Amino acid sequence: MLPGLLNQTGRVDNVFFFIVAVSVVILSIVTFTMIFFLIRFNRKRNPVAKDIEGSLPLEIIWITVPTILVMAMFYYGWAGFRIMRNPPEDAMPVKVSARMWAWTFTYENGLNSDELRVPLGKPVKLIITSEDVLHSLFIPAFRVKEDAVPGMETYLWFLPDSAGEYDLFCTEYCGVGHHSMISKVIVMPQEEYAAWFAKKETPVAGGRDALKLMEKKGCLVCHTTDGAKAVGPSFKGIFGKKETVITGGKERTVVVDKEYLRKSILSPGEDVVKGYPPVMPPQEGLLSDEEIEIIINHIKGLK
Ligand SMILES: [Cu+2]
Repeated sequence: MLPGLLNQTGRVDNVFFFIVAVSVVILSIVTFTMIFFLIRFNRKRNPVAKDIEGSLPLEIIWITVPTILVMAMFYYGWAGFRIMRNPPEDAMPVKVSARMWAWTFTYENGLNSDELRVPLGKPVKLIITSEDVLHSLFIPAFRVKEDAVPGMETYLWFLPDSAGEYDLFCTEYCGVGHHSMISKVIVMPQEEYAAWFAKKETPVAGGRDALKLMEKKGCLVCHTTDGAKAVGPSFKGIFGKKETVITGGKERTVVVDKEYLRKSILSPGEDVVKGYPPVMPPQEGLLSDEEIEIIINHIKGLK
């Protein structure tokens, strides 16, 4: 735990409840006064209109009280915001990369994963960027949210103070696959985390199950396995097929083999299948050789 600091969740909730409470009190006063005036100054009771002069004490009250309340809201919001923008020095850095439509988390030792794993009770600083369009990272359980902007690094930090799994997702509409940018924050006891971190080797996503792997890596957002046309060509029956591709603006024909698939995964912009938009981000560094092998073998079998 951080000495002297209430955790982020508690701080954000306190400001939120303070604002809600003040709003409820003001709403009640306004509503009550409105109803009271309706009855008290009803035309039946007051057939002749009266000219009511202003009241200095009342005016002083309705200027000072709301000013104090609004300044208090500002103060609590600002004090919390300052802490949110200043990560503790010992915060564990994790690089986050957003792309259409998946997240990649890279740890200090080069390990990467598509779920965010963090040790319990240690502050975490996420350094966020995007490889393509604007995304936004949101972890509701820890009350943090920050935009992912291409060509720029943004950050947020939080203190994972209870073990478990929490939702993490993209909260900025980023295209047809936006819904699949949902992942998890896994808060692990420190020893368990240390053991996972020490492995250094990124385990194959989905435990060698090709479909799970392709789902985790976001492939299936744009490619189907049943022959249906989507953002990209379907995987079904593609292996061994002759395809017309656009290479450097010129059309040519290629036979889809292992080499072509590998190249299309690592640098998809080079030979784009005719009739499809050149939108796939390069997967260089995001998939291991073993994972590429598993995917290609699976595609091969989709006759
Ligand atoms: Cu997104």
